[in-house]
Amino acid sequence: MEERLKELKEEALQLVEKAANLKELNGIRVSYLGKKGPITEVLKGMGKLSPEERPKMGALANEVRDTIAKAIENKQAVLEEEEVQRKLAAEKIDVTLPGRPVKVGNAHPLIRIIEEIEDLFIGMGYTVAEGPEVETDYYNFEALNLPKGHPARDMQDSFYITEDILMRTHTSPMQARVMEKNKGKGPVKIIVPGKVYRRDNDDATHSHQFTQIEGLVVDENIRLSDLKGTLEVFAKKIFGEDREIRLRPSFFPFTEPSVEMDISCKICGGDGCSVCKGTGWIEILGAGMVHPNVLEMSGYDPKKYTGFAFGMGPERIAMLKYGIDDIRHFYTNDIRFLKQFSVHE
Ligand code: 2U9
Repeated sequence: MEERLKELKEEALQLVEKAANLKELNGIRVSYLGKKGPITEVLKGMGKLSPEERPKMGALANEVRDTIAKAIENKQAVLEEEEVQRKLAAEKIDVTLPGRPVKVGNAHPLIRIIEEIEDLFIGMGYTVAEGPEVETDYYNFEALNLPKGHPARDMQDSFYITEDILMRTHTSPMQARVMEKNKGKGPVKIIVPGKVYRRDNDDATHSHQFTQIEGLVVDENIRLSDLKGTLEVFAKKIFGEDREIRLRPSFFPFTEPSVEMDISCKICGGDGCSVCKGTGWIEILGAGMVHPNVLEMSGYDPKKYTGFAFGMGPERIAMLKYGIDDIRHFYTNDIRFLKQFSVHE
């Protein structure tokens, strides 16, 4: 029995020494020190030994087991260290390598124009109000002095969802909502940017979805001269201090009187060219004094309050400002187009 134990010890120590990896080492541990291992087997035969020999053999068996366990433990430390070194060598990174540049996105040119216009009006004390793109017939038309049967309500011109619900055709319903919420009291000074929808065939100057920014000021003693001064500040800030403005009479159902604003053509300096179609003036936006019916429907007393409103298309503003010749460029997202408005490399 003594011989067998010594043999097992030598055998195990040699295997431990040769073990190439942790898996192999664990196999040796299980087969030599496990419950079904040879040492346990040898110990089972102790019953046949004399009482004097039994403690001797027991001590020897323990010594063999401890020696093997210790050898496994030492080998394990060696193998683990080797594994760490191997990993460090394989996963070595060169921290001095230059990094890969991260591509930084840009605000879309339309968003840039909208934010520029928003900032300008915020600087004049306006707040920005945004509203739903899916609107009721009442806010989109009725509250804006476009009663049933009005030609602008034609089914051909709008995207109707039900008989009473449609994609808003302008951002004006939000102004009506804000006035109504104020219950006829106090001033209103807002601009409303957002997407609008019209049933149009897309071409260089038409898009079935486009954007608008509209403004509304309601208070006591608001006059057409307030509107003119505001629009002049806007035109000069966006297109340049050297621009002149002019107002022409126009018609909108929600304003009376109504005007359209032109700016002097920068390209020809007023002499006439293809951009201004020979007139020396370029149409920029529509505006007017809020129609008394509109004030009244939203709860404001038209005898006490007056207001002005204006509306513009950011696409048109951006096209004129940057010389873009096709509205579809804003919506097809060709990276070569978008990159021209990049503020990064
Ligand atoms: C309320 C009262 C009045 C908003 C106005 C215009 C004139 C206008 C168009 C210009 C080109 C929109 O982008 S466009 O298609 N808009 O000419 N908009 S006055 O008047 C309002 C709005 C809301 C309660």
